[in-house]
Parts: sequence; C-alpha cells; structure tokens
Amino acid sequence: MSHDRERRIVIVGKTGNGKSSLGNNLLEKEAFDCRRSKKAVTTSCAVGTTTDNKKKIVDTPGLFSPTAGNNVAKQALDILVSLNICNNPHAFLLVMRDDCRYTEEELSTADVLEITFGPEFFQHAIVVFTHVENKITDQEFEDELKESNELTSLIKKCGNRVARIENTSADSAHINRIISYVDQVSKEGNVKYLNIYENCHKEVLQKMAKLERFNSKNAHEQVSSLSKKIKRAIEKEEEMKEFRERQQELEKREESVSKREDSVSKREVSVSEREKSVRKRETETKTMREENVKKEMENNMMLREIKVDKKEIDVRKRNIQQEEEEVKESKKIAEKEKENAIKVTESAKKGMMVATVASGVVAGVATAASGGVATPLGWAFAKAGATGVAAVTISSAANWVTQRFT
Ligand SMILES: Nc1nc2c(ncn2[C@@H]2O[C@H](COP(=O)(O)OP(=O)(O)OP(=O)(O)O)[C@@H](O)[C@H]2O)c(=O)[nH]1
Ligand SMILES: [Mg+2]
Repeated sequence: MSHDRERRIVIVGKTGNGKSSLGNNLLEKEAFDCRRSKKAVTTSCAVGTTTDNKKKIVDTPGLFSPTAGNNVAKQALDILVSLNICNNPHAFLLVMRDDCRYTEEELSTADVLEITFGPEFFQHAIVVFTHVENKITDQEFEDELKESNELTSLIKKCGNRVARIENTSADSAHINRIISYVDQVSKEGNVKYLNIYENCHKEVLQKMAKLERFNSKNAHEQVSSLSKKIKRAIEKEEEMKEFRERQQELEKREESVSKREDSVSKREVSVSEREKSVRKRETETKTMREENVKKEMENNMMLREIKVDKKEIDVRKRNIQQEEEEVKESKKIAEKEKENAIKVTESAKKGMMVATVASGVVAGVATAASGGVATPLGWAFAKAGATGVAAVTISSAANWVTQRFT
C-alpha cells in the first residue's frame, strides 16, 4: 500500500454481520463498539482513524436492523450520513456473513446501497465476508461463493473484488488483501467516490422516510419504489441540468450578440464620425478649390492688367520718344527759323538802309520832278514810304520770331 495519502473507507452491510469488528481490525484498535446483541449495536455513523492518520474509517448502522423500523428510506438516510463525516471515500466495504444463508434481506442490501449511494457505489465497493475461518483455503472459499448465482452476480457487480476475514482472529494476510483492494479501487488514493446526484437520492429518501404508509410495504417493494422515484428525480435533474445548460448557452449567446451589437454600434458611430470628417474635409476642399479658382482668376486679371499696363507704358514710351523727336525737330526748326529771323532782321536793317537810301533817291527824284527843288512835302513822302516799308518788314520778321519762339 502506498502510504503517502490518507485512505477513507466506509463500512456498510446488514446488521450484526461484523462491520464494527472489521473496522477495529483495520484500525488495529478498538475504535467501534462490537458485541453480541439481539439489537443493533451501532445506531449512528462513527469515525475512527489510525494513529498515523493514514486510514480513516466510518462505521455505519446495520441495514435491516429490527430496531431501525421497517422504513428502508430511513435506514438509507442513516448510512448516507457517513458521507458528511467522510467526504468522497476511496472505498466501501460491503460486509456479508459467510456462515449464514443468503436471505432476501441479504440480497436486498445491494439494492438499498444503490438507492443510497447510487450505482457509483459498486465502482468503489469490495465485498468482505466475515466469519470465514482461517483454516478454509482460498480455493474452498471461492468454490463456496460460486454455489450462489446471486452472490456471484453481486461480486461481479463489485468488480470481482472479494475478500475474507475471521474477525475474532484476524489474519494479517486477509487484512492486507482488503487494503490492497482499497488501493486498487482508488488507484493509489487518486480516485474517489462521487455521486453527482446525491441530492436527488437524499431528497427522495427524506420525503419517503416521513411517509408512515410506506412502512406497510415489505423491504423489496420499498426498495423498488424508492429506486423508481430516485430514477425519476435524476431524470428531472438531468432535464433541469440540460435546461440550465441551454439557458446558460442562450445567455452566453445573448451576451455574445449583445457584445456584437455593441461592437456594431461602436463601428456605426465610428463610421458616422468618419463620414462627418469626410464631409468636413470635402467642404474644406471645396472652399479651398473655390478660393484657389478665385485667386487664379484674380492672378489672371492682374496678369492681364499688367500686360495692358505694359502695353500702355510701351505706347507712352513711344509717344514720349515721338514727342522728344518732335521737340528735337521743333528745336531744329526753331533754330533754323531763328537763324532765318536773324537773317531777316539783318536784311530788314539793310532794307531800312536801302529805304533810307531809296527815300533819298525818291526825294531826289521828287525834287527833280518838282523842278529840282526838294519840296518838303515830296521829301516827307519819300521818307515816309521808305520808313513804312522798313517798319513793315521788321515788324513782320519780329512778329514771326515772336510767334515761333514763344
Ligand atoms: N466468529 C466470528 N464472530 C464475529 C465475526 N465478526 C463479528 N463477530 C461477532 O459478531 C458480533 C457482532 O459483531 P459487530 O462487529 O458488532 O457487528 P455489526 O455488523 O457491527 O453489528 P451492528 O453494529 O449491530 O450492525 C460480535 O459479537 C462479534 O464479536 C467473525 O468474523 N467471526
Ligand atoms: Mg456495529
């Protein structure tokens, strides 16, 4: 046996079969009360441990005890208490007496244990026969077992784990055999008994334990009725479990849908925000484009104006050049005319001199004409005529010069 883990063992069986005696032998001390009695000795579950705490054993009240009354449900509940003391045991020892005939009660024991602990009980059960004298060989013992079909069938149900003991003078080999089965059935303490429908069993048993009329039925009928009720309760529980699982699945799906809705909603908001942003950028782009077009138009206008201005400037430049040339020309002409005027003036002066001379001539002529006497009147006429011609000539020249150069 591996001693690194605690082994938890529950001893069950019909009253007086030697359960408490077996418990004491396994613990190697007098932990449980055992004696000959017409009444059941053990009336409630009791626990005992080895001094090294490596074995924990629960002794239970015997089934079909005359003092427990006729109510099977109540008896089953009394042994179900063992699970409160010894949670998830590694093994159950189903104690049977080798020296008695197998009564109906003996064979019903397995059924009562099934309605108490569920079918999982048999996966952890070891059948232990008490009152097997040490002198009986293993072969003789096995051959005796084979005589009963019901017994063979029960042993098979318990995985063919069957042991023997003479409690009054326990053989250590037989004790070790039991312990090695405990290790085997629990896979070295790693596998424990568990009935997931323990509550269904308990609820049905509690309900039926209160029913007085249920006691009028015999043990076999009670077991059969309890078995059916527990089966229905388990089916109902399975349906409920399935319903709860489906509900959980639905809730998960709803949660998932809700999360996806949230996600979609967030994405919608995001898309809407992006749409807003795009619209804003479109508006901005449009405004910018319009402004650019406007600026381009203004630039074009400015360019055209500049061209026009340039042309005007060119025209003006050309006009100015022309005017300058004209001025130059005018200056040239004026200078020429001035020269001419000067010439005219000088010629006029000369003319006056000529006129004076001419007037003298005329006066001479007139004097000659008047008989050689120069009359004052003829002289005067001659002088006046010459002066007039000269004056007119000078005046004209002066006038021309004035007009030309002012
Ligand atoms: N010869 C013999 N006597 C035994 C054996 N086992 C138990 N007894 C005796 O049978 C009587 C009842 O034994 P218990 O161990 O008290 O039986 P129990 O199954 O615990 O009985 P309840 O507590 O009343 O259910 C006692 O006097 C024991 O000494 C056995 O293997 N051989
Ligand atoms: Mg007892």
